Amino acid sequence: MDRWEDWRAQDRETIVAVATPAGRGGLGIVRLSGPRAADVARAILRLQDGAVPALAPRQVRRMFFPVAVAQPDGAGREPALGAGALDEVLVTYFPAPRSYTAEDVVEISGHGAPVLLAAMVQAAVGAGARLAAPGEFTRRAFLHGRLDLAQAEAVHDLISAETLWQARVAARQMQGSVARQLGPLREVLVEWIARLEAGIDFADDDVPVASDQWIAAGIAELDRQTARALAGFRHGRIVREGLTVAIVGRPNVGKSSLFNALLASERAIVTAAPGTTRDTIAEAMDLDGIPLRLVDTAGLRQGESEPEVLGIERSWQAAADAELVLALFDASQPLQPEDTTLLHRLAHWPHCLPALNKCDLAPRLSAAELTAAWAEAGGDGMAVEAVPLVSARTGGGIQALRSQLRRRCLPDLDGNSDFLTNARHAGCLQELQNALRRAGAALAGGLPHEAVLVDLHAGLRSLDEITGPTTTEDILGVIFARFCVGK
Ligand SMILES: Nc1nc2c(ncn2[C@@H]2O[C@H](COP(=O)(O)OP(=O)(O)OP(=O)(O)O)[C@@H](O)[C@H]2O)c(=O)[nH]1
Ligand SMILES: [Mg+2]
Repeated sequence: MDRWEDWRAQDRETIVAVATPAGRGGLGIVRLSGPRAADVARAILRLQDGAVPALAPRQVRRMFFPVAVAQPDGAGREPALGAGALDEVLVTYFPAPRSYTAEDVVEISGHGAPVLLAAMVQAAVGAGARLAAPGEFTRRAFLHGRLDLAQAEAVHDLISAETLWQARVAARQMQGSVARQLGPLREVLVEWIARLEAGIDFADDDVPVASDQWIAAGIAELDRQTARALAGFRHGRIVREGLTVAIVGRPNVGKSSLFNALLASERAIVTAAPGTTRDTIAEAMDLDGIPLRLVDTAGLRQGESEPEVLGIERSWQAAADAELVLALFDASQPLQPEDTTLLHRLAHWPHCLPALNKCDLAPRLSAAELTAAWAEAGGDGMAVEAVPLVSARTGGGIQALRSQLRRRCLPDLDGNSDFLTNARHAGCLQELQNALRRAGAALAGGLPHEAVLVDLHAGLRSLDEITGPTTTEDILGVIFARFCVGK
C-alpha cells in the first residue's frame, strides 16, 4: 500500500490527542477528529444527571468526565456519574466539513492536569479512537483540501513563532499569502505551456505558432518574476531565522556594557580593567520582531597571554560569522592605534556599522573624526550623522541604535510581510528558475518546442510543490512529522 492509500485508510479512523502543551495549565484540551468523534465523546462524557449527552453543532456544552469512565472497575458497568465526576468540561462539536480537519471534530476543554487529560485520551482510545500521530490533524486538513501545503506549514511556523513579527508573517501565510503571491506567476507559466502545446498539437492547422523571439521574452519575464520572489526570501529568512550581530572593538570601549544595555540585563561581566571579556558570549534578543543573536566579544589588541590570544581569535570568528558587525569606539578618548588597526581590517567588510560609545563623557573623538578615519581606511562613504552615538552607561541613544540596527537588517521592508520565509519554498522556486533557464537555453539552441515544454512542465511541478497539489508523499511525510502531536 502506498503512503497516500495508507493515509486515506487512516482517515477512516478517529484520532485523539491532547492539543495543549505538555505540563500543567489552567485548561487543557483533548481533541477528537474523524467519523466517530461524536460517538467517542458521548461514550466518555456524561451530563450532570448521568445521562448520555447530545452534541449540538458549534455550541459549547457543559459536561462531566466520570470517575467510572476513567477507572472502570468492572466489565459492563455503565459509566454513570454516581461515584462522582473527575472533571467538569466544556465540549464543542464541529461537524464535518466545517471544522479544522474538515472531519467531525470534538474539542473537550478540561482542567489542565496532565493525569486528567491522559485519562480522557485513554478513555477515548477505549471507546474506539486511536492516538494521533504528530501533525495528523493538520495533515488531514491538508488532505481534505482545507489548507494548501504552504498554509499547513504556516500553522507550524505560527506555533513556533518567537516574535510577534514572525507570528504575523505566519498568520498571513496561513491565510494563503504564499499562494496569492505566486498565483500570477503560475498563471503566466501555465499560459505559456498551453500556448506551446497548442502550437505543437495544431502544427499543421492554422493556429499561429508563437515566434521563438516572443517565447524567449516570455520565459525571460518569468525568470525575472521568479528572481524577485527569491530575493524576498532573503528577508523572509531573517524574519524566520533571525540574524547575528557581533559587537567588536578594542578592550574597554564598552562592548560588554553595550551588550548588556541592548539586552536590558546584566548578562556580561563589566569592569574598568581592559581585557575583561575573554570569550564570546551570545544571547538571543527580540529586535522589534526580528529574532537577533547578539554576540559580545573579547577586546581586540595584541594579546598578552594564551587565553587572551585565543579569545581574540574567537572575536574575529564571531565577526566573520555575523550578518552585521557593530564596531565600537570610545568617544571619550582620541583614536588609539588598536582602533586604527581595526578600522583598516573592517573597512572592506560588507556589513559593518561603526559606532561611538561613552558619549556621556567629555568628547575626545567625534563622529566626524571617526567617519574620516573610516574613509581613510578604505571604508565606504559613511555619513557623519549615520554614526550611532550611545552611552551604554546612561542608556542614551540605545533606542535609536536599535532602530538603526533594524533598518540595517531589513532595509526595505516597509511593513510588508508577504514574502517567502520557508527554505523548502525557496528551494522549489530555485528549481523553477533552473528549469526556466534550461527552457531558455533549449529555445536559443534551436531545439524543438517539445524540448522546451519538458522544462516548462518541470518548472510548473516545482512551483506546485510549494502549495501542494503535486507534492510527493515523501515531502509530505517530512513536513508533517515536524509538527507536534495534537496539531
Ligand atoms: N562613562 C561611561 N563608561 C562606560 C560606558 N560604557 C562602558 N563604560 C565603562 O567602561 C569600562 C569598560 O566597560 P566594558 O563594557 O567592560 O568594556 P569592554 O569593551 O567589554 O572591555 P573588554 O571586555 O575588556 O574588551 C567599564 O568601567 C564600564 O563601566 C559608557 O557609555 N559611559
Ligand atoms: Mg567586555
